[in-house]
Amino acid sequence: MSSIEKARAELDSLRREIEEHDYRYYVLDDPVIDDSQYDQLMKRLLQLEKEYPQLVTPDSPSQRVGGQVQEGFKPVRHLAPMLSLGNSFDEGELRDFDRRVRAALAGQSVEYVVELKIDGLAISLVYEKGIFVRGATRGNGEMGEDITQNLKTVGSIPLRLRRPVDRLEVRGEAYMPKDAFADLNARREERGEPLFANPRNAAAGSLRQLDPGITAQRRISTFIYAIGHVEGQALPNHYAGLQWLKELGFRTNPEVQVFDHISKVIEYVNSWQQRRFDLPYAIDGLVIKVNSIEQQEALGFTAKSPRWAIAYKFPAEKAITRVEDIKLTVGRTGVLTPTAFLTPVAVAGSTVSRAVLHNEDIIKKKDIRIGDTVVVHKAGDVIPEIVEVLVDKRRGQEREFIYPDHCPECGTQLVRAAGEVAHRCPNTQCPARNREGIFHFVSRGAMDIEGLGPAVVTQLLREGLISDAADLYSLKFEDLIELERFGEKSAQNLLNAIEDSKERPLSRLIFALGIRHVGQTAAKKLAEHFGSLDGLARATEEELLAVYEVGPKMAESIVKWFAQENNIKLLNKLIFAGVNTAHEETSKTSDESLAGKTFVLTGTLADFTRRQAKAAIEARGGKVTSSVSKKTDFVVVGENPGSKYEKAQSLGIEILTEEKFKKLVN
Ligand code: 0OX
Repeated sequence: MSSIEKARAELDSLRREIEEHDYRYYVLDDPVIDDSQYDQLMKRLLQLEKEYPQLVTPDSPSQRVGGQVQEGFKPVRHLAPMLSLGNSFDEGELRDFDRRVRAALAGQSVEYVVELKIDGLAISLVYEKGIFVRGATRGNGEMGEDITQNLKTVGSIPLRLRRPVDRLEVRGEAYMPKDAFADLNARREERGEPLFANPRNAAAGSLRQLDPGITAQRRISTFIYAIGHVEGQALPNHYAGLQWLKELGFRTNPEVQVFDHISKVIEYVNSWQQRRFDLPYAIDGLVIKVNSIEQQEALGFTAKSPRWAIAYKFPAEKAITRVEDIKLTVGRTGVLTPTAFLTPVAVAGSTVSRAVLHNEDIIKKKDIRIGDTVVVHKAGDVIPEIVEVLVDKRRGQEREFIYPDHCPECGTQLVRAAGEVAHRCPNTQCPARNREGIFHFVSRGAMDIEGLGPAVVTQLLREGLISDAADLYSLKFEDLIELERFGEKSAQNLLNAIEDSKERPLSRLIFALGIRHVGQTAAKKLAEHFGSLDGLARATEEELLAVYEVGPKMAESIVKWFAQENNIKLLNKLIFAGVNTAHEETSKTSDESLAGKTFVLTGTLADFTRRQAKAAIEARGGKVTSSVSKKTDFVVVGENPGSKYEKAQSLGIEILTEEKFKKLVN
């Protein structure tokens, strides 16, 4: 085999493997490898494609990473119009729909499929010979915008179908999960950027980025619910269509039910009124569709929407309450966030007692005063917000909130950068910023110290046991046992958790430092690129800019951070405490020690799973195949090997025990 043929074969198997992992992770929500193993496979793929650019295919998983910035979105005509749905708002309207359907079908019995109505952005995906070729927004229903490059970054959208189909157009909803929306807005707030009003706007904003690299960083998922056009596949009913879409590799919503009577539909619809708030994504109602395709065809369409389907919309959840107070909190980057403290009230599945007011402009624009009676809702079912002030209810005792000039915690004069909506406390030693910085340091995505939430951190600060994050590593059992709410067991558990955190990967430490603009993804890239904390600390702006993902704002912010004396002190304390500051290479892409070698694995290895062994070989340029032939260079033999072992012996192929294999890949 020539080297290009070998590369082609390896690329093929790598792509299939990555595709399978994408499917398991994004569609089935059941991954079988961890991030670093996945990264290794992806790195190998990117490396091979760099060596053989002529072998890059449009459906390669490498196409998900982002690629070139686009100039605009081309208009595209949908294969068939993307119609909208008629709405209904109560039981009566659902019964009217049922009557219309049955009248038009002259008394035939009717089955209804009921789906959740995902509150996202309608999309259309076109596949040719099983390959994803075009993705578009709904637009005006006739013409949408071509957002193919952005949709390719969405992991749950298959780039290649699990079964080939000649030509297929499917429709569905792209959405942002509630937690991703909350995280994204929290980060935007920190950076003084405008917030998205709800997950739907966040999803739409993310998919309408000219730089697909930005879309790739946003957490967007999909549910596919309709076949727009298909050739060569007869489906008896909508439900069977959904099953088929699932088999092709699309993510379909599991909460789908078939009913034979409208009363049961209504019962089911009502069962979601409160349950919907427990879902990890926002829905704004349910969709009721006639199941039989034949009946759908008989019913046809009005000018705007199908006669065989209807949306049931939930009433908007709003409540009336009173603003008891407005207070400011200072975040770790110094941004001030005003919060309204409300008389507790039930909205959208939980009791709301606070609403974030975001910034001074919003308070002024909505004219929110302390003592006001207000209408509250939850943006995207998640974030409590004041929708409007009931001005008529004012009695004259309401007080305007005066935005201070100075930090409420440390008294430093506040600054408001040109073009930013947020006020900031510029004092890097501000006790509030310090406290928030420690909250961040110990949090999940950062050093992940279990049992160390805001309450305990505040307690430790108050008792003078810590003054920065590094002091956590000098805490003693005797210190903790003295504290309220601590017993021997909890004290020891906390010390163990702190000790464990010393071994976190460098990327987490970098993220934990809370450098402005450095998120989790950037922290990973920085750890990989610079290899050590020291390397990062010494990096110049130019060197930082050479890292893909690092822009001028981030580069400047990193250099500034490492130029501050108190930060260097903190770093030295962390190093002294023994916190890991080196990047552990998970894959050495430059290691070609096994290039051109073919391996077969048989039996169970003690220290490697199959995948790990395969990844270790591939990371060094080797290849793994499933059957032994004369072309096999090594057979790695674990416990209880199969017939491959005998075959290898009979062909005189070199046998590697696990020990020998370890040496080879070490
Ligand atoms: C949704 C949703 C939207 C497609 C064919 C006729 C009605 N937002 O979740 N639309 C449809 O169906 C359209 N189903 C849905 N589940």
